[in-house]
Amino acid sequence: MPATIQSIEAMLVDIPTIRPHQLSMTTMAVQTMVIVRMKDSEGLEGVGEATTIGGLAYGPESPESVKLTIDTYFAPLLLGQAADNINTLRVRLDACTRGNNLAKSAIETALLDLQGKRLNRPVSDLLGGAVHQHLPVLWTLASGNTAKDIDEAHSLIAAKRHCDFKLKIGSRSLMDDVRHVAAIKSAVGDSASVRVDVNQAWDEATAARGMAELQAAGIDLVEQPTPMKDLAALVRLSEKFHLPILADEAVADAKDMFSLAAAGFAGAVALKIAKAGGPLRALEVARVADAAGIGLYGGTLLEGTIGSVAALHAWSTLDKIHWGTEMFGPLLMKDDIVVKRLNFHDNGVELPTGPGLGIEIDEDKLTYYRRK
Ligand code: MUC
Ligand code: MG
Repeated sequence: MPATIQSIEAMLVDIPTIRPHQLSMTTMAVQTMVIVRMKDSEGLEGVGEATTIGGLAYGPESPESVKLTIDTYFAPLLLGQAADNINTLRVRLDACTRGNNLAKSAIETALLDLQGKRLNRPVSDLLGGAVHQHLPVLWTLASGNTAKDIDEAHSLIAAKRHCDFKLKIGSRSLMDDVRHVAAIKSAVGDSASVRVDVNQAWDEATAARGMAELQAAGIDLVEQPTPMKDLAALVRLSEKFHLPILADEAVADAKDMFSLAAAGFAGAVALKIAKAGGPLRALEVARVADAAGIGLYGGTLLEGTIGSVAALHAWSTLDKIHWGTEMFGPLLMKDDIVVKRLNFHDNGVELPTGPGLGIEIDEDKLTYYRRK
């Protein structure tokens, strides 16, 4: 008799950020994670996380809606089901519910953690095996102030914590943003790769002017310059400039990746377990991108340690992650809810070892930060 799913609990956990994090659509001072704890009939527990940025500022699921979706719609479909066949449970959820990929990602992560603990294998083994134990991680400079961002970059380069940086732009005028980016690039020089994320803030004409300026300033990558549904604009811009484009909001799942590649896009894609609906599905996006010659990047929705580790297990199985990863979410938060924090060093992070995700919840911290 396989173990069955006995309980699923989804809780909101609020942790302040170390400094304001300014994006084109919101400024974050706190990060809200939805943490899922799933227990089976043998007493094992799997954990998962669904996290987004700024409530509803980033996408159509908020932390509060993710909790409601899991409590009201997913839990009744999963309770009492065999816990050991993730594909069967996925099909069951998809037959009765549409979308809600963030919530699905937390569930898939908890099932993988549970399965890994049952089999005494790390999640990366369940995904075919890790090719990398240490993955590169960039940092986002987004204090909203050029001088502060330059100081932050210099101290992180000196500590060898990060050598690649992403700048969040799009909330100011184009030329203000260009001056901000060019000042940071010239301060860090060739010792760092500097990329920008516009989070859909530009129309195509502004993007064309912006890309020309950013190319001249020595920027390496421009992320989601135009609105997510405007695939034709991304394709045209990718044809016009050598400066590569990273598709983020435009690509959630494998079908989105196929559509963009089939439309003629060349560049790279930000894989995110939250957008895709879990680590397994994010790897499906990677396969399509790879087949189309599109570069891979391990992306984040600024998850805490649980979500970041779930993603790291997935990215660790990829042969080439052309643009590295941005799994720095835990470092943006003032505190953590796990016993042992991730080990960031040498411009990257260690993949945790141990069964499942390889993390343990700190119960006191969870009680403290859990929304009452
Ligand atoms: C995004 O749009 O890429 C990733 C890093 C960061 O600072 O924000 C996220 C979201
Ligand atoms: Mg992005």
